[in-house]
Amino acid sequence: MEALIVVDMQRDFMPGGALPVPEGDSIIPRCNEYIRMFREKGALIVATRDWHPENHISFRERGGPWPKHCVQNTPGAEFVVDLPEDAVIVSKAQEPDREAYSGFEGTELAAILKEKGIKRVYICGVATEYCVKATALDAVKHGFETYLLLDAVKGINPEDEEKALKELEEKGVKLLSSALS
Ligand code: VGL
Ligand code: ZN
Repeated sequence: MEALIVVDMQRDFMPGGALPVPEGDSIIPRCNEYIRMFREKGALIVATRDWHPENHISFRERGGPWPKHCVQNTPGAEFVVDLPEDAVIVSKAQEPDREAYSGFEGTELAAILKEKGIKRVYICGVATEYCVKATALDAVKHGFETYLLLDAVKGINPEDEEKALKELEEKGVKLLSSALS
């Protein structure tokens, strides 16, 4: 069994949002294609979302690195991709005093995947060097065969993105230029 994990494709990470990934919107059509393609193959579709409380520790008001973004139940936290009704939504970084970049951190994601007999995961979304990277590394740690869909990820900073891809490859993530069939 396979799963597609779509990482943080939310309004605040798109141009015009609170914490935009440059050209983040350019991968929306690709992500939607993958969602459709994997769904048709019978794969589990998982969408992670950054789901912060108003006073999250990562926000500048609290000395963190980021402008306020993806606050729970605000328009900025909404998904910008088309998800099937049976998609599994995984909310992360909900605790005020803890940052969590990985979709596995402080969530039920590993348990859900194992319970469904998933062995292989494909990952797309934003941002490559933050939440995508952390999610992919954790996927490997949890024993999943992990593929990154290079034509459906986007980073904030090109140099950091390049470094992240190298590290992912070294740690066992398989980089796929594309999986579109
Ligand atoms: C992310 C920065 C802050 C991400 C989330 O989804 O990559 N980046 N919060
Ligand atoms: Zn965040």
